[in-house]
Amino acid sequence: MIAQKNLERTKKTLQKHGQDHLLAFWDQFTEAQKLNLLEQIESLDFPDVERWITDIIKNPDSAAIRTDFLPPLSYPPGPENPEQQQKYAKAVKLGKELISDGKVAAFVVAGGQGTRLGFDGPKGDFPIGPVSNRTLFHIFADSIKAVGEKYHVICPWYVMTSPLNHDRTIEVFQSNNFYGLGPENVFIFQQGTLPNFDFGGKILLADKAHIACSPDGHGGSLKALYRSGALEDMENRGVEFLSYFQVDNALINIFDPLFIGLHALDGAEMSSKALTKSGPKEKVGNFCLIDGKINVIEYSDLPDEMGERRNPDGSLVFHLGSIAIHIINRTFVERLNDKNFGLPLHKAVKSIPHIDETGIIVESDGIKLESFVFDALPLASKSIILETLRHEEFAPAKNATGVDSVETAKQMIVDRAAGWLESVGVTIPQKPDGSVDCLLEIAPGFALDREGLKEKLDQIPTIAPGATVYLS
Ligand code: UD2
Repeated sequence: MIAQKNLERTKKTLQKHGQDHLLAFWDQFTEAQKLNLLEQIESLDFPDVERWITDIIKNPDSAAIRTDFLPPLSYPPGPENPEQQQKYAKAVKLGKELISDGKVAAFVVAGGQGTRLGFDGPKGDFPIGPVSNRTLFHIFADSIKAVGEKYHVICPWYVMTSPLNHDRTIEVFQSNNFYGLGPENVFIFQQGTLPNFDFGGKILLADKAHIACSPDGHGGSLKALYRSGALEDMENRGVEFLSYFQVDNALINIFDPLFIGLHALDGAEMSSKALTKSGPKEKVGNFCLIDGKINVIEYSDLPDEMGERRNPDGSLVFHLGSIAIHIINRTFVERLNDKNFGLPLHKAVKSIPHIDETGIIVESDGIKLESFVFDALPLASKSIILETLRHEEFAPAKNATGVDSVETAKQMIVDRAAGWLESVGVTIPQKPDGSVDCLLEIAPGFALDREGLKEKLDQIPTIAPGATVYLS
């Protein structure tokens, strides 16, 4: 039985904050539905909600950013002078030690909806291997396993889902026997959600008894790691660094000794990989220095004038694009949570199914709120950027066709394999236009990098024009 007192209190709160429509269908509910809706309402922090409405939802300038920022310094993909050569060698050595000592874990954020891909399932279950047809999750797992075998260590894998895909993701891992990693080494946990709003700041109802909610953005991962017990699990295992990546990057190099080593040598708390943007409008975040701190400004928030600004040699001033690859210290995430931190929320106008005041389901534009993990960068005591090469590490499968699509990601897997093979002396057939004339894929268990390929030269067949080859 719902205590009348509780109901009265909730009604008063809702009235005070202009959200009393949430109880509009109260009289039609069963006791269980009533209890459930009250729980949903009580879980909202109304002072926060008020702040979001005033500062973000009703504020047309909420995305306005300062423009007094500078381009940050970064490490180039390879050493450019003897001093850097020494530092890179030291970093690689340290990175390898940290991996072998079990101090590094993989962390993929996979809570997004993947609407653009048009795939009805967790994005990680999308088949991307151009020859193996293996899924993104499978390829990541193969890498994690191969690194474990190479360094004689168990590398745990933290996988963040959302209520949109959590159960399906668990099913996918279970039905694939956790890709041979052992269920005890894969920690799957859910991120939080935030309510959806109309443009006037009213919280939307998904149906008569449920508030419309959506995942709280990948920035929610920093709280979810704590809430879920993942941080504690890391501590128990002696893990100190999380290698953070997105579920759609088919070329991710999860355990990169150079990146891990430079981050650790410099005593950084959260670091990033970057690449030179293909142009001012590429849909990646932009690295900037604000008050001496590294920040990422999302492409949609960067004023055109800043995005287009060029150096005398014609290159972009803000040329470093964020590809959502980070090393994050466990203790940094712990520290943030101890201080009950909050990352800024960004608003996105999206089509949201909800019910109208008569109880009928409609779909119209509304506001979703999200936090971004890169907004934690300025909170780190130290942060470094390592530039990387697009063809080596960034092949996002976001769309079904066109730019950043399944097609381009598959081709990039083939091209990277061809590049590695050529670099160790294997002849790759080419079409008259110079493109690769075969279908190639290298399983992480066969080789994780060029170095690894050198040890397998005797197992590599001659590759004929038009051939299909899976080196596994
Ligand atoms: C992201 C970055 C962009 C660039 C690009 C590279 C943002 C805002 N932008 O753009 O700067 O680095 O990636 O590919 O991040 N996710 C969750 N929970 C959520 C929302 C997203 O886990 O609530 C995951 C999602 O599953 C995916 C990743 O975060 O792995 C990125 O999400 P996205 O595809 O919406 O990001 P995108 O392409 O706008």
